[in-house]
Amino acid sequence: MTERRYVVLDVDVGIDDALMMLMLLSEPSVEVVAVGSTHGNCTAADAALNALRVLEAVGAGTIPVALGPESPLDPPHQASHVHGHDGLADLGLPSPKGSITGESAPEQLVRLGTERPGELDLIAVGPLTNLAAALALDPDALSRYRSIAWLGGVSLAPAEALVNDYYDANTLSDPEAARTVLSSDVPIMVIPIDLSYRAILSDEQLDAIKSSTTPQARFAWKILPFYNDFYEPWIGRWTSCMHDPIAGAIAIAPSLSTHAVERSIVLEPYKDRIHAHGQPQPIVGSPPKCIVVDADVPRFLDYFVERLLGPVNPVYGRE
Ligand SMILES: [Ca+2]
Repeated sequence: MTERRYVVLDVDVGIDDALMMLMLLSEPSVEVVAVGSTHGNCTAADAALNALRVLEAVGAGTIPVALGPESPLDPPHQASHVHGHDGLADLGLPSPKGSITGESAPEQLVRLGTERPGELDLIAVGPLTNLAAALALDPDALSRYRSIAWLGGVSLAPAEALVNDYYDANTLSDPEAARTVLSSDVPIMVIPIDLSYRAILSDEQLDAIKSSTTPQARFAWKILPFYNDFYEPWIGRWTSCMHDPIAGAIAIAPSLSTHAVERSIVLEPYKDRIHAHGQPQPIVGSPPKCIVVDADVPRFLDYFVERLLGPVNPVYGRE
């Protein structure tokens, strides 16, 4: 991962969002330029506070955080049982020192793309609300990004082929936004949940994080137990899936992808909910997206832990 990347994050922070941020903030080839918050795992307001908390925990509190709109759904799609009501395991973490910028997250997306066309990589690991809103403000807004990666969707229908009962939460939290973005001609690399559900930390990797004294590992170990408790019945041991981190890692290191396909992605009913499914045949009106259907998951997991145990990128001025 030596290619220099300037990254904009769109996050519903969220335990795995926080873990992805800690990983990326420790990657020497990546500079996080700005963060936009979105609803999903928690409210957009809490996600913004949590983003500030994560940044400040590693001395990166100068990175701007913009607030996105709240859920368009009434009631919102809830994930408090996965991430806690506040998004970060209900630990009662102190308020951040910094504050949000005042610009909205969709406005920030439009402005940054306009200021630095072709330079920025956008990593979106929440509902697509901000991206859809940016397209509404400016139909070319997302096309100015060098690349866009999104964690969400399921690689291929019929979803009944999946062994487990997945929730495509980033689609469920704002289906209309997902439909807007996925039916647009914006090139997007999709890291589907049937891949991210396979990114499971080993006992040894959990122990390595637990025993590390880096600021990233210490923050990670505050929030991981809540997430592990949620996933334990599903996985069968006390650990969790690194959804957002594997998406962020593939976004900055596409060589982690070992098999990608071009497929239209369409929202369709699945059991009692809706999923964004890749389609076996091209669908008129849904330009195909690049879907990563397989990746070097062991290499990703090693990389993730290595970053949590390594130094924070010195580009961020400690405050
Ligand atoms: Ca997320």
